[in-house]
Amino acid sequence: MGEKIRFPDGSVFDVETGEFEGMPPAAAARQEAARREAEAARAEAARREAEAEVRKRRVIIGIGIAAVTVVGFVVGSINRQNKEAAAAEATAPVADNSTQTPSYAYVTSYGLNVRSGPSQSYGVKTEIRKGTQVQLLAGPDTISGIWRKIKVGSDEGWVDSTNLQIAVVENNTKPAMVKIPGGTFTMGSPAGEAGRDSDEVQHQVTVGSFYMSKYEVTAGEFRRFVNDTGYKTTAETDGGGLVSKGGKWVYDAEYNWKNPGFAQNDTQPAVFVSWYDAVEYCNWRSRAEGLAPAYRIDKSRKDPNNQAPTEHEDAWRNDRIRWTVTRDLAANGYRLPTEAEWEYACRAGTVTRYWSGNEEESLAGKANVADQTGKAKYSGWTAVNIRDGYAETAPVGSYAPNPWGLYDMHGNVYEWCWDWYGGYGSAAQTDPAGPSSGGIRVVRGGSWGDNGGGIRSANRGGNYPSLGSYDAGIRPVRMSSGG
Ligand SMILES: [Ca+2]
Ligand SMILES: [Ca+2]
Ligand SMILES: [Ca+2]
Repeated sequence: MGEKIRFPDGSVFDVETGEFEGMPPAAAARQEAARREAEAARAEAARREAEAEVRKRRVIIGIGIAAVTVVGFVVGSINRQNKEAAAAEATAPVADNSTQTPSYAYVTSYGLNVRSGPSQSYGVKTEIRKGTQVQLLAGPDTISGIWRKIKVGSDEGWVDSTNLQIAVVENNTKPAMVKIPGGTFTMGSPAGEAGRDSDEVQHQVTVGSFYMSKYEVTAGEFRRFVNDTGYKTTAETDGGGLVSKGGKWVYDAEYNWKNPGFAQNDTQPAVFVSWYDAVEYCNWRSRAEGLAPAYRIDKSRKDPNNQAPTEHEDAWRNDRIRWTVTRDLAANGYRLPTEAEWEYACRAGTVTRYWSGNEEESLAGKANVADQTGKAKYSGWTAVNIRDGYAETAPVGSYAPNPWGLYDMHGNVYEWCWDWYGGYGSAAQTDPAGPSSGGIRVVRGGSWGDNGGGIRSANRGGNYPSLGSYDAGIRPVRMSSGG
């Protein structure tokens, strides 16, 4: 009743009427400014990408007759605080860790010969397929020049690397997970909280233990998924990313995760990912790490529980994709957090507006939000009176983590949750997963373009599942500790 959802882009959806209220001028101005910036940014990004490509192609290790090719590595979190530093970064030598022994790699070819190695007591039992992540422990051994000790999941063994091709993607390609102990907390916000919306009714929620990604999924991690599968995001198949043109919100084929309209490198969070892209990413990563995929994705059947329009006069309010996605609750693979899990993890035991306190200024050094850096670039912004150094996305983990070790829970990119958006009531619940149907999926945490109420721990946002925007991202969770 009278419930309104404030979207990360600033628009407001009235749950009762099912209608959107007008786009606030600040959001429209932000989009227009971002579009103007895009031209310059694109040229610069292309130039830097070309440079980076040269560095990435370096062959670093030969094992037997197989080549180990560096296809990319993290060059360290580049804490870029201003435009001057950005310019310097573009020309400065990039840290080269290709001479270090890589600790993780992905198998990129089939036909791996797995046998007992020099030590007959070893033997990799796990089936090694393309895309499997292996940890490189030792070797090649000095006698054969071929045998290499690897670890797959919890299994260690020596492998004949004659037919093995390994792509070393970075020194630690397995994105860190944090164990979140189960517990009971008060979900929602107290009546007096500044910027509160009426859909944040406080109630007791109990969630079980789970593991959550320490960081938002980076553009570099998302690229591995795309490179490995050939996956095309819905922004690439379904008309483009959402941008504002002439005061109207339209899909523009120019924009997607590869071209968000502003410069960003592989350490910054992937954006322009739709909810569908997010569940596909989760399933890919599960398979890559030998875990059971958490989602059954049926693209041939339109989801009858999806109530989003298909032919709204504003294209961005449509969802023509409507894949039927169901959860396999027994699977140990990666999935999106439920809205309750997300808020529980964000709060980390706190009861304040933000995990950092009640004042926006408490986010200084702890979050990338619509700050004075952004305001200097995008006139018309309402900005928090802090300076986080980034007008758009910041490299993940640039600021202090919350008490449970999670980075960027407030701001940077907002994060897709599993739940359909709906009122969650006032009764106590255990492991709620939202309504069984709906038109939009919940997003949480706000983004680099949000301030005040939009980035609070309790704030509930939502988007049509097919809609990827310049500040939509992913933070997977899973139930087990995995490999
Ligand atoms: Ca910022
Ligand atoms: Ca975030
Ligand atoms: Ca809200």
